[in-house]
Amino acid sequence: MRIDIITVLPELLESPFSHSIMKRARDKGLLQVEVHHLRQWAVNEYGQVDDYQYGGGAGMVMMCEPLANAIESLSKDRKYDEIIFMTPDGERFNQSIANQLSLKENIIIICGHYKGIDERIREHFVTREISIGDYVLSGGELAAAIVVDAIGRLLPGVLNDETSALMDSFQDNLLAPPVYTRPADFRGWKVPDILLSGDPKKVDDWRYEQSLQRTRERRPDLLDKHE
Ligand code: 6GU
Repeated sequence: MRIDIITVLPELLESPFSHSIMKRARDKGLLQVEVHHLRQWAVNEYGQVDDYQYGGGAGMVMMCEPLANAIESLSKDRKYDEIIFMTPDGERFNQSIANQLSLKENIIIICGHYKGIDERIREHFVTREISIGDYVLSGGELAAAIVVDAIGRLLPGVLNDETSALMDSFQDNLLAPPVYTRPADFRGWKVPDILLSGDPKKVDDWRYEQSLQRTRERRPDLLDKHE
């Protein structure tokens, strides 16, 4: 899978994909992330990519021309399945959207900045608009990093243990059960006996019960969606 990110702050996106699981995904060739500086499609020699908004009001708007040129230039080399705009007024991101996007071949992600982008880009190029939650960030870059991370770890072969993505919280609309590691007794705080029993069926049942209980207590809204 290939993800092209268009941004005015490429520096913000260097580290998130250069470590741990995202690094492994890229090293293995399972995920290609290319970060593009919008300035290379600036309208003049000053690197201008934004302008005052029509109708007045504070805040700059990202201009049509650089974004259209960026998208069209990238689209010459491959066909994109989705052109995503990161914006607080988009559809709220969740595991289901991550699953859908992980099945795509090529994606462009546009990071919004300033007041946002000219509406005509949204109308004529953008196929999907995503928010990561009900709060405002200073730009779409960190949100894009979250979306790419959530997608990347779902790609076949990225996680060591293929089943572990299936066991995640939210994958079946249940929160994950508690986990423990050695020692079995830390300061008198004991690991539940069942986990030491060596009986995989009992362990599975216990984990499922714990997941249900945890979801009931913390996220009862998820239980309606759990089949
Ligand atoms: Cl995608 N962008 C910005 N700027 N703020 C957000 C967001 C995105 N999602 C939640 N808040």
